[in-house]
Amino acid sequence: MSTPPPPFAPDAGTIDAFERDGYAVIRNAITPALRDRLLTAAEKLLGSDITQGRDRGGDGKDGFRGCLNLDPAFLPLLANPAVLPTVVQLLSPNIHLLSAHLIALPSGPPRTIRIPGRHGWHRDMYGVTADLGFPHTPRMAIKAAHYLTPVTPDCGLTMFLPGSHRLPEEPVVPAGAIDPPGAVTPHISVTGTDAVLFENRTWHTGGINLSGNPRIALMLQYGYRWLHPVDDPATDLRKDPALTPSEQQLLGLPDRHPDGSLAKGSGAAPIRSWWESGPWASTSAQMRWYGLLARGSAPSHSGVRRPSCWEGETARRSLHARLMEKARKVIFVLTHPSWGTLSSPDPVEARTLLKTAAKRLAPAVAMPGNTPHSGTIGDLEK
Ligand SMILES: O=C(O)CCC(=O)C(=O)O
Repeated sequence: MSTPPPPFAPDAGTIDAFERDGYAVIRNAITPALRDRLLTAAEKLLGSDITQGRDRGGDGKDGFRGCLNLDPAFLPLLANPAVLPTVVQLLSPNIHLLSAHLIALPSGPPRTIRIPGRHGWHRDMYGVTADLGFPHTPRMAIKAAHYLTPVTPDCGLTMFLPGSHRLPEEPVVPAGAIDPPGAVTPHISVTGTDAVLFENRTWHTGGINLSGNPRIALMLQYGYRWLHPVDDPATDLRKDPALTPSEQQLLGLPDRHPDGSLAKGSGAAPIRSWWESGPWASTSAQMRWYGLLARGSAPSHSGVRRPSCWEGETARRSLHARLMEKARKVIFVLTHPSWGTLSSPDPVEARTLLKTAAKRLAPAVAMPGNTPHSGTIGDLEK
């Protein structure tokens, strides 16, 4: 598949599977091209001597926390429209990024972990269950796991215990074994373009990698804004004017007015307004979504033009097709950096749709830290 996925509404089957099993697969969450770029960036980091955020674990694991801070190549995952709607539906819009974790699991038989007596099965946010107890530990965070190296049966994908997010106590791993009965490895595409979502309570562990090469995974963990991120603050990254409001929120927008005074909840306003008017809502709302994606096409990091918060021209064409399908007669052509020009066989319909879209755009355009496109609303209303 070379065309990146357009933003799509949470799939009911995925939500049901997640509620039932504590994990679910999102098919085609990234494109092969993006996966290649992520792998290149990941290998560069792992081959470096950078210590900031370095996370070396048992059995020769290597990795980084906060890898978004270390290479902008990882940014397209931050507000990935193929993943974020599902995460928001399962948590709420009041979220931010807790961690962007790169994990290189070396190949070879386990030595110090994933052995009987040290099986490695765990819940995330371990301190929570210790502090609150099993019955009082809620769902607080969701990880989106991407596998960047070849997906083969022996590459050591993450394993899960289905339904274990609801267990009243730790699952039993029989003596001499390393997995609890019922443990599974999800079936994901060999293209590595699927993402696996799982929550903090779901018991999981790294598989055993016997592929002969390191298995490189990237796990983005989203959690409620009242939880502290694991990563270092994305202080420099947050200054990037090309970030969309949703990306800004995920990187930690404070609840502040521009004058520094408290504005309760304002740090969650971008995703809240995005959620309330996403493509799963109405046609006019979809136009707003389209606009928000387009905003990411401003010049970006290191002077390199980042093609939208998603995948650039191809994505825009694909979104355009979706929009046309929804809006029927309306043709909305996006031309960076303006919001777009409109033509339609039915000018009245087009005008009405765009006026609605313009009204909905206004609050998002006014977001702190977001550079308004001057004349945007006027352009739309012409
Ligand atoms: O490397 C893996 O597959 C497992 C990672 C893991 O256990 C975690 O992110 O908590």
